[in-house]
Amino acid sequence: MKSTPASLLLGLLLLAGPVFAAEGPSVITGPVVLPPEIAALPIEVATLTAPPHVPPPITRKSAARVVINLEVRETVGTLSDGVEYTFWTYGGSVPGSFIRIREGDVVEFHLNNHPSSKVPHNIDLHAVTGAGGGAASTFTAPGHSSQFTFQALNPGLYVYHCATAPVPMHIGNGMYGLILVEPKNGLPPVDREYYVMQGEFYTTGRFGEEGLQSFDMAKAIDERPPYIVFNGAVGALVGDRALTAKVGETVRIYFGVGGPNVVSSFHVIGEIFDRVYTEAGMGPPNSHVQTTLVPSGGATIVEMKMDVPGTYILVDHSLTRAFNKGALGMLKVDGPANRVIYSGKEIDAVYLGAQAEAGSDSAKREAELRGRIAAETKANPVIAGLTKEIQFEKGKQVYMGLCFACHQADGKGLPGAFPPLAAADYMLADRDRSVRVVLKGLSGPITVNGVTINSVMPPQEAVLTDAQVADVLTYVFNAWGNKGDAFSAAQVKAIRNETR
Ligand code: HEC
Ligand SMILES: [Cu+2]
Repeated sequence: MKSTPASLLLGLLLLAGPVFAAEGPSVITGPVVLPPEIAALPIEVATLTAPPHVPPPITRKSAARVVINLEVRETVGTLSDGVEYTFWTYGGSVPGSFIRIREGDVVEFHLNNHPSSKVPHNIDLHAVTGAGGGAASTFTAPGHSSQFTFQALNPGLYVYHCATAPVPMHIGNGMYGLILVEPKNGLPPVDREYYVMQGEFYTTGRFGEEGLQSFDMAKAIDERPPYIVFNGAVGALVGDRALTAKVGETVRIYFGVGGPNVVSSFHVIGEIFDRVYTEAGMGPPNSHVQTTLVPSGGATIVEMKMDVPGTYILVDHSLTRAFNKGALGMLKVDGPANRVIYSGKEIDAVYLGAQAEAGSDSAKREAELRGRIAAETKANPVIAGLTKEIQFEKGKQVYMGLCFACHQADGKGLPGAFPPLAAADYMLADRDRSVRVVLKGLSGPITVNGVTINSVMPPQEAVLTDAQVADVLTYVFNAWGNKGDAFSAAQVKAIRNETR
């Protein structure tokens, strides 16, 4: 990712075309001539914050002309311990800078693409009324700056994201954030506000694989992300980076999902949301909510009064995402306990006393005995023989359904076309090679019983399971007068996983 070849850059530029074709070429119109009453509004430069922080509430009682300067930077950062990633960011963080404006504001938006960027970017703000949400007007090459103006007609909490092709890749590299358009009368005051976004990362390596990872388009298309995280990294909100609050305070979280694909079942373990602005809409909030569903490219606002101290865990309640892919954060609440609301562990008593212990002892003993049966069975020649016979019969079924067409039912093959398997010195000489032949196929000249054949055997690895390969080889190594041990599925598996 560090050195994007020029051809890739060109490809991206070409791909970017169709996104804007719908709107025609982006004509540069020059600054808009504002009507006098808007031109007269006070001008202010918006304060932007990096997550998990939120700019202070807006105290103005009327509209303003707000100038927003947002810089795009492509920077290498930490995705997890030892795992690096080239993030594409708005303002240097994932999610991008939090933007806070007021309903009715007229925004002069500047998108600045840092000269060190490798590709062009733009921005689609869901708070914008107008085609593309600003995307066509902000398509910006590295080292350039674009400007456009919009009026915030609708209050609410909105996602913004890059819409440059390939869009899922730009979003998948971290190009998303939130813009809050406060309603004219503001939101009710709270004690603390935080900014959290969920997004997934499609790395070439598996979860935890160290080193600089790059974006894997195939995994993105299949929607199989190794990482699903809060605020751009595993552990971005844990330990000394956890969110904090005090007992008695009300906490508001502006929560969004950048995606590009995966939705979130947002939940805080140990709390009930007192209020949820469902889908971040500004209608009356819902109350007493345990888990709220947040769509990709959507947001929510949750509020909770912290009644008792403790560490509350933020999760996507699709829980393997939280415990195996990173979608987990913490809110640490300090203050006096209230043991009526939550007592803590009151008593640790032995349940059912000695009887229960005897029960668990006997379960252990049972497992031990079952283990011994398995070991004895394996060692017992009669049982081993029967097992091999079963494999032989199962293998014969595979053979007669698949291999016989070429190697013939009697295993003698067809002279000049298909080699024999009956009494075949080539096959019998190397058991591992035979596994390889069946899994990966074989081509080129080979000599079987003194006769050279030069043909192609198709690979069967996509067709047969490890057990089926073990069975069919057990069959061919013991049919037609051949003599050999049984093959095991484990042996086949090991060879299947060989790197070629
Ligand atoms: C489409 C025809 C075809 C099918 C089906 C096929 N083979 Fe083969 N097989 C061949 C050919 C042709 C060769 C020789 C390839 C060469 O010369 O490079 C071969 C080679 C082999 C060999 C190594 C040569 C030898 O005689 O020892 C083994 C073992 C073998 N096949 C086993 C199997 C088994 C087991 C199956 C079924 C799972 C199977 N083959 C299915 C065509 C086939
Ligand atoms: Cu972009």
